[in-house]
Amino acid sequence: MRRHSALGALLLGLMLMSAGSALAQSESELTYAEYRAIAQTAVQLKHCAMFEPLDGEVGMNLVVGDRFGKLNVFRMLPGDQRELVWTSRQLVGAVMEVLVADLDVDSLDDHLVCRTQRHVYVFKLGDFFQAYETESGRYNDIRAFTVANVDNDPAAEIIINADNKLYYLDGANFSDEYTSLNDFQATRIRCGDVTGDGRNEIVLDTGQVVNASTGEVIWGDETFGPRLELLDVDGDGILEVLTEGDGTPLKVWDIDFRQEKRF
Ligand SMILES: [Ca+2]
Ligand SMILES: [Ca+2]
Ligand SMILES: [Ca+2]
Ligand SMILES: [Ca+2]
Repeated sequence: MRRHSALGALLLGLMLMSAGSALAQSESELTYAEYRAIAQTAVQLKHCAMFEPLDGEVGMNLVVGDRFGKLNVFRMLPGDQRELVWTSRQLVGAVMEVLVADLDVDSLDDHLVCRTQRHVYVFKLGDFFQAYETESGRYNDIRAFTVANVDNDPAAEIIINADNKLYYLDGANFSDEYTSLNDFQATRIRCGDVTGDGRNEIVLDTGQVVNASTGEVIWGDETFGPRLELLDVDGDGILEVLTEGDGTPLKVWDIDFRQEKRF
């Protein structure tokens, strides 16, 4: 009897240990190497994006926009475990770019925004409800887009370069708010305050810096590289424009001084 209870205690102990280790495994976080691999893909590829699970669950969500016209969201879990969280319905055209966006500007991402050649689609992050789809015939050729707040209403706008014009789409009710008079043919758009006046400019890879409120081109003397980002590198409180291309060195531009920066 005593031997049996000793064996039982041992078995119970082993079961608890294995349950404990399974629990520890399922609750463990992504390793830094795992996280970096996901982030590298999401950041480098226009067709991919990532967002944290909304309820603080383990892992990271990776959005993959495919050329067959679907968005696929995978939960990337520790130890190479993956779950397909959601696949969109068939969209019109190959997915060209995916963004995770904070449309209500509360510093928390809330929507997936993607574009095909002729359509922009918006899906809510929580339940993937489709919040918006461009009506047919609105655009013929969408080349670039981004999300930023460029006017006085509190929601962010979706800024679209299509058919050689810039368009603003309201991020709350998705109404058309603006069409540019000037022509633009960008393949990358970024938006931020690069002049330090507290108002956002739109920066295009083709080199134009545009006052987002008026549509006026405030600087266009240089052509930027096909990849560009805005970041305050020197800590002066004003965003610099960082540009590069394949085979060309990085250039950092101080738009407020209209010149290339040397550190
Ligand atoms: Ca938000
Ligand atoms: Ca706005
Ligand atoms: Ca500005
Ligand atoms: Ca700066």
